[in-house]
Amino acid sequence: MRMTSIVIDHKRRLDEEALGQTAARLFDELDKEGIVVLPALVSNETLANMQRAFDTKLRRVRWNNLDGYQRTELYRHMVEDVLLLDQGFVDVALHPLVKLILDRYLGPHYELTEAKGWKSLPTKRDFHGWHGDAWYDQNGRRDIPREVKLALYLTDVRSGAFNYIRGSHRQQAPRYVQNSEVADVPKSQIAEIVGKAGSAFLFDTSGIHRQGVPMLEPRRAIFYNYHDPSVRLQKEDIDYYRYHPLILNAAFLGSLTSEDTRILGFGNKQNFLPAFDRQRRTPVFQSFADQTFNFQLHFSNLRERIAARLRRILSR
Ligand SMILES: O=C(O)CCC(=O)C(=O)O
Repeated sequence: MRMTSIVIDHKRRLDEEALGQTAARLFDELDKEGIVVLPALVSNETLANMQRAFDTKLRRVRWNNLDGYQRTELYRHMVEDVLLLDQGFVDVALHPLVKLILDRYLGPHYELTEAKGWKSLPTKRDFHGWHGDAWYDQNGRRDIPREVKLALYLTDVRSGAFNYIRGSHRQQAPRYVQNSEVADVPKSQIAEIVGKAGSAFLFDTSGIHRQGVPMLEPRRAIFYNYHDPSVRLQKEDIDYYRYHPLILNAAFLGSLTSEDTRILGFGNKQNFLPAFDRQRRTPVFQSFADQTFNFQLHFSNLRERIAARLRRILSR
């Protein structure tokens, strides 16, 4: 019995050592290049569950009591709050290898501040061009606070892959970048992350990146965003309530460590906006849809009452 537990302890130590060495190697690459491809984070079975849950959200636009995707632009269907969908989404966000790398790259105060995904539709349009992710209030700020995204493909990606200019991170405050500004960047410096479903990578979001063009087939991917939540956000993200505290599913939170609860932002109200009401973009259309639906409810109610009255008359 004692012999068995010594063997298990020894194996655990070796596993931890190997994980630590892998994390150190991947951290070095992230630090140098701004992007690093990770080894597989999920089993085929977990991936299949995640794909199925994500696909279900893509069946229709979210409306009334039907959950679904959100649509604010032409070429993407957005699935917000993926941590609600399946255990796999939570486990990926808190994967030991990811945490070891982020601990070193972001320091001890980072949290997962967003977990969403999208289906990109086929197009030849360069609608999501080169940029660094603007997220913090840049007024009066010289330094570039660190932010890392973890991406995971849910479909095989052969076109429209994520593109990243290696070594472009931490050079300038994040902003949109014109194609002409990167025209001289040699192709060899651009990482184009094609890969099978399940491929995962980390990138520093201050580096110049984009969704590749053309996108020849639909692509499904999720993006987790990690940064220090005490950094002041840019106004447009506050107005949109973009980095709201995570919305979680109690069913998937059964085996968290205290570090995990910190990363998920348990009890942190810093970026909670009480009674938040998002500005409506299409108020006229929305009120037309509300009234049409209201009319339909009244109409079916009237039909039921007439049918009941007729049944009563005919049964006399
Ligand atoms: O969808 C992509 O490949 C690009 C993602 C991106 O630009 C971002 O997450 O900031």
